[in-house]
Amino acid sequence: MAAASSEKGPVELCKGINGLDKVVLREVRGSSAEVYFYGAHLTSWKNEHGEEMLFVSSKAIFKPPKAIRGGIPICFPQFSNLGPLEQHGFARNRVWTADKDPPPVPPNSRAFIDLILKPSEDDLKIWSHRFGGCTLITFWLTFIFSALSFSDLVFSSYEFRLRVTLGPAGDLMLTSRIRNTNTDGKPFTFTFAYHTYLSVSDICEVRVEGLETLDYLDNLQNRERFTEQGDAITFEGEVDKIYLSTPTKIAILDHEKKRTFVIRKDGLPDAVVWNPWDKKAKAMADFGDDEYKHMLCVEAAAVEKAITLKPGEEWRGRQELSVVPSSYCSGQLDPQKVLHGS
Ligand code: TA6
Repeated sequence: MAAASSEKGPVELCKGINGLDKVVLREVRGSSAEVYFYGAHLTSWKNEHGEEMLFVSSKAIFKPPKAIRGGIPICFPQFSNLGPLEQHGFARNRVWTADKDPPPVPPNSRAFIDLILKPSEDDLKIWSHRFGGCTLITFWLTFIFSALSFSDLVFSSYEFRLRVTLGPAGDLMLTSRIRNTNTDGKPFTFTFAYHTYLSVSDICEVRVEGLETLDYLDNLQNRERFTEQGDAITFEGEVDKIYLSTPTKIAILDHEKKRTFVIRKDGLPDAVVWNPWDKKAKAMADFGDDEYKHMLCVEAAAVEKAITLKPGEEWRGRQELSVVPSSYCSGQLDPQKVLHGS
């Protein structure tokens, strides 16, 4: 952590909703971000004009054990229900702590926080592996074999370090470092996502560039594999897709707000795109009936090929979010420039 004080410096520790501890990061030009220790959950990211970039539901429940609906939940050690654990794993509903032994800090960094999660006794009991598989199939096989022979379980011990940095230009960087700290020589396997809820003016006016022509698994069709056809992705109904081996840059163009989000990612080959649309929105207790119109999840992820770490090995996965003004509706924006420019 850079510096903690009760004044409004670059890093302020304070109480959030329901008395939960949070950190507010501030940059001199006026941008800010908020991170709850509960879930290491980003709940706000504002630009220098104080405009919110992330969507958080008005019905979000800031109370453990429910994960906060919106912002950026962290899905670890399992994305979705693709494995033996609870949906999206347990990192999003554990209380993280400040990391007292963080990785080196780059010069001139001011607004950042280092958090750490280590497994509790209970986590060690529920996350167990006999094999260090590398695909979803082996992930499930691991579960089945483990369930057949509990006496042979090998528990997975890890250190998960997350650094959240707000850059001088208001860019938001999340860097995860996950290390296998097993002392029994065994590898472990996990899947991962930064489940990023972006705030958009009107989902019908949004397009996503960078995923066209790619293969995806469609969650709405038993995760069958398809190839995206045509141009950029637009939205007219429920979408829940895992795009595979995507480029490292994805652009989300919001015509009405005349702004473009750019996601840059590293170590995270896949990208999940989700909007629940009206029926699923109504079925979620912590989500407003019409709120699907104002959000879109685009998530840097590692889903198709689970990551395997041997003892002592560390994995690093990074997502960087930035916003650029756009005037796409007047035909001036060249999305290729956004995607391929620096
Ligand atoms: O990332 C998309 C997804 O996996 C969807 O299938 C949808 O269920 C969503 O996440 C929300 O999951 P949650 O457990 O937060 O309700």
